Parts: sequence; C-alpha cells; structure tokens
Amino acid sequence: MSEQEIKVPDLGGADEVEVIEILVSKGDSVEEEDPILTVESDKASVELPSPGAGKITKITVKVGDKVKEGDVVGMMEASGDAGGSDDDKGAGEEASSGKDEKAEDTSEDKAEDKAEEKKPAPKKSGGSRKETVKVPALDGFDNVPVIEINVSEGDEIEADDPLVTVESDKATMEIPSPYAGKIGKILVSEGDKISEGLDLVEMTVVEGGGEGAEESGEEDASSESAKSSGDDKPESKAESKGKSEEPKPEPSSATYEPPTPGAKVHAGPAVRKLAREFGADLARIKGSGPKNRILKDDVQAYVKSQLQQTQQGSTVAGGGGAGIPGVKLPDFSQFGEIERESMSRMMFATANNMQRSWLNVPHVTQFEDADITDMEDFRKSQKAAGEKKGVKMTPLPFLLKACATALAELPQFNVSLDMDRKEVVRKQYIHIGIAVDTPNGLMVPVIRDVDKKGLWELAAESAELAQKARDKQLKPAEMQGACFTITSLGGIGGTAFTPIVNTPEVAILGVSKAAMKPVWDGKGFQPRLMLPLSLSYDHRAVNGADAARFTSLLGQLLGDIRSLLL
Ligand code: CAO
Repeated sequence: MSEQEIKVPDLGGADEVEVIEILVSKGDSVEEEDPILTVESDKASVELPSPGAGKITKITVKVGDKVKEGDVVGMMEASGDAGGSDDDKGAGEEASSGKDEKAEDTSEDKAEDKAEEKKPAPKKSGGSRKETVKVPALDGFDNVPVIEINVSEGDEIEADDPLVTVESDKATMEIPSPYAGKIGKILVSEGDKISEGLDLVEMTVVEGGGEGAEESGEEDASSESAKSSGDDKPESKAESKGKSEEPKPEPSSATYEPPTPGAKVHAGPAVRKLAREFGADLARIKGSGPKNRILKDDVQAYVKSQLQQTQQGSTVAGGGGAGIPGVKLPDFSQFGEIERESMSRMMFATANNMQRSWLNVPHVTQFEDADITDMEDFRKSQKAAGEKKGVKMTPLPFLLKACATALAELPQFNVSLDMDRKEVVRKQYIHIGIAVDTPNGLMVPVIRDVDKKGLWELAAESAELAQKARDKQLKPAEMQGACFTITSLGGIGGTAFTPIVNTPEVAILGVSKAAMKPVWDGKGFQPRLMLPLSLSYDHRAVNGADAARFTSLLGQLLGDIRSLLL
C-alpha cells in the first residue's frame, strides 16, 4: 500500500475552477475513474476522476474552494497492485495523462472558444443572411450524444445562447450559438451522436446582431422536465430568457418544487445521470449546494420522499402527493387555545384512502329521487314479522337488492381498472360494502353474494356486520372483496351528498333522508315519499349515460319492489 496524491489534472486552459461538490469521503473505496469531486468553470461542470483504485485517506479541499491544475485535492491509498509502490507515478500525472479527462475537462471551454473564433465580425448593415451552424471542435471528442435540444424552430436567440446540450460520460456541455438570429431547421435530434463539422442548425442571422455573451453553462428546467416526460420538443431557451433570472420562491417542503418553466437546473453530470436512472425530474428538486446546485444527496432525498409518499398513500398535511404541494399548517395556538391528539390508526388509514381515491378517480355524481312510498308501506307491513324473527327491516336491504340487480344488468359498474396492464377486470360475483358509522370512524364491512340472498337474510347480515363494526369485531376478510359500496345517511338527514368512490371499485351509492314531496302524476300533485340517491362513479370506467341508466333503474326497482323478484 502506498499513499498517493490526488491532483487536479490539466484543465485545458481554464485557470481556476470552483469545487462545487465532493463525491467521496475519507475511508471510501473507489475504483479508477470514479468521480472524486465536481468542479465548475464558468461554462462546464466536470468531475475529477480517481487516478486509480484504492481507499480515500484525506480530502484536502472543501466546497467553494478554487483549484487549478496540479493542486492536491486529496490523498488515497492505492489498493493491491493497482497503485503498487510506484511513487513517481503521481495521481495527478495519471489523471492528466488519461486520454479522456483532459478533453472532457475542457471541451466545453474549447467548444466555446471555437464558437467564439467562428463568430463573424458584426456587420453594420442591420440586414440578415442564412447560415448553417456547424458543430465546433469538441477537443478530441467524437460521436458525443445530444441529450437536449435547447431551441425550437422559429426561436429568436442571442449569440451564445445554447443550441444543444451534449454529454460525454464525464461532462455535460452546451454548444452555444455563434450568432444572434432566428432558428430555422434543426438538423440533429436528441440521441444523435455528433462530431466537429456536422451541420447543427440553420439560422437567419441578424447582421450586426447582439453578441451578448451570457452564461450558458446550465440547462433549462422546462427542457429537463419535458425530457423526463418524454416530450421531445422542449420549451425554447429564447422564450424563457429573462424569466430564468428571477429568484425562485421558497418551496413549502424540503425536497419538492413544482417545475418552474424557464428556470435553470444546476447539476453536474453524475447527478444528472443519477436523476435519469431514478426517473427523477431535476426541475422538481431543490438544490442544497452552492448557487442552488443539485447534489446527489438532494436527488436521493427527493426520491426517498416521493417513495415514502407513494407507499403511505401520501399524507394529509405536510408532503403532498401526485405532484400536489402539501398543506402548510399555521401555528394554531396564535389564534387561541388548542390541544393535539394522535390520530388513531384507523383515522389515518381512512384519511389516506379517501385522499388516494379522490386524487386517482375522476369523480362525477349522478342524482335521482326514487319514489319509495309503496316500498315503505311494504316495509312497515313487515314490522311484526321482523319482531318475530328478531330482525329489523330498514330500507337498507331493499337498497342492497336493488343495487345487486342494477349491477347485474349494467355490468360496466361491476369492474375495476388495471391501468398498468390496460385491462378492465370484470367481476362475476356481486359483493357490496356498506359504510358504517362507528365511534372509531368509518368502517365498510362487505356482504357477499347479495344477488343470491333474500331481504330478511340481507337485513340480518347487514345488522350483524354493522354491530360487529361498532364493536371492533370485524375480521379483515369481512371488509374485503366489495364490488360496490352503499353509504346511507338516510337515518341521519340531508338531501344529497357526493360520496367518494371506494377505489378500486368504480361506483358508490349515497342515500339521503327520504322526504314527502309533491309529485305530479299528470293530473295533480300527489304526496309521495321520495328517497334521494347520489351515485358517484369513476368516469374512466363508466360514462354518464350509463350512470343515468343505473340511477333510473334503481328508481324503477325501488318504486316497484315487485320488479326485484324478476
Ligand atoms: N330515509 C329515511 N329514513 C331512513 C333512511 C332513509 N334513507 N334510512 C334509514 N332510515 C331510518 C330507518 O328506517 C330507521 O328508522 P326506524 O327506526 O323508524 O325504522 C332509522 O332511520 C335508523 O336506521 P339505521 O341507520 O339504524 O339503519 P339502516 O339499515 O338504514 O343503516 C347503517 C345501517 C349501518 C348504514 C347505518 O347505521 C350507518 O352507519 N349509516 C352511516 C353511514 C355513514 O356514515 N356513511 C358516510 C360514509 S362517508 O363519510
């Protein structure tokens, strides 16, 4: 084992560069070429690679330090034969003799330089001419992939605005426009490998146009987000100019930021690679490094928080889910006395389920009034029979029976959607959940095979399950497998409400309190007992016409319960 210095290799002309991220710590084992730290010139972010395999023993610089070629940034112990005792083969030497790093470290600047060299002397006429911009010298690089096209046809740009971004395995660099003018045809596509001399874009050049050399070492956030969403037409840099200089507002959560069109993303190649591997949109990540640079830790923290939210179904306050900002709570005690108590597990689970359903399901609610005058006469006539059986007949068993008939007749309501597999799951059974209000919160026991059971059986079973729910005696199996849910507030009150679909079911029937209403029978108004029904449904699975058919059918079935026998 021998200790060797890790030195800054040839920076290809750049005097001093700033250390913007340290990628290793003391004790880390690294392979040859593993990135040790990231430095940034005014135009490119570059990673300094390890000169060999071994263990880091010391890092002698910190973020923000300025370094130049030959500076020692750390020490390492070479492992095994790799380092040997070949002391005079300095780390810096190895690094600088590495064929690629030198080119990579400097290619951005060189590309910039060449572009500068090619800039024609501005003419005074103020006219315009056509030019085809070619790829400048990439300092030894050939076949570098285009990872982003920063302009669109028709964009008005300034000289030095980035046209495309290319990426080698160590550096990301932008190829700036040598001219101010209007973008014509773009002659390369994302993913193309390009080399010096290749035609890049056609431009109408404004003669005597501005040569404003703005910083162009960063990417456009909107382009980054367009890329990650598969959109190959990123927003033009020119359009977003100016906006990008605005300071971003503080995000409400540590790692979440809504993508800001036109904002720039500051991140080195390794961080960009990591984000791509995770499928993370850099435009959404808040950088904690200097100048808001996004570090590897930021990407990891962002991915972790997104995973946690997904696994927990996202929380009610705090971190938002599905790209929705979380709710920031004020200090309520400033308004008066407060008390805090922990949510029960059930309340927390219900809150998450409600939010998950609400966010995932495009809801529509269809309303109907069912005339239950005759049904109620019949139900009341069964009171004595019920007392004998020890079962109370409420409107609920009629609703269960009517819904089972409607589900059989309109089977598009008895499905779940498997969006991952792009399949509709059709159920050949009819199990219905009933929402039960308990002192501990809402519970939904499930009555199986409702279509095969009679009214008394349904009355007995729903009363038993409701009691078990109130007594916290329900087994998990008794709360699973529902195809549809009925939530009845009829015993309490209200004229209508919009229930939330209990996803992955696709519909839920809300029942409000029946009331006597004047109903026109063609000759006069008759007093009829009307039951308000509110059918909420998942509009991905069910169309509005079918929802109206479903509630009309319920109206008919409840209006004439003899039809439930058919
Ligand atoms: N209109 C008018 N009266 C109604 C009615 C309606 N739609 N539904 C029930 N009633 C009457 C019943 O007939 C009964 O009256 P009587 O004692 O005079 O016969 C009384 O209201 C109480 O009925 P109930 O509520 O005990 O029985 P049920 O079978 O109708 O309902 C259950 C059972 C479990 C659905 C109910 O107890 C319950 O918990 N409902 C709340 C569900 C809930 O919270 N949903 C909201 C979910 S979303 O937050």
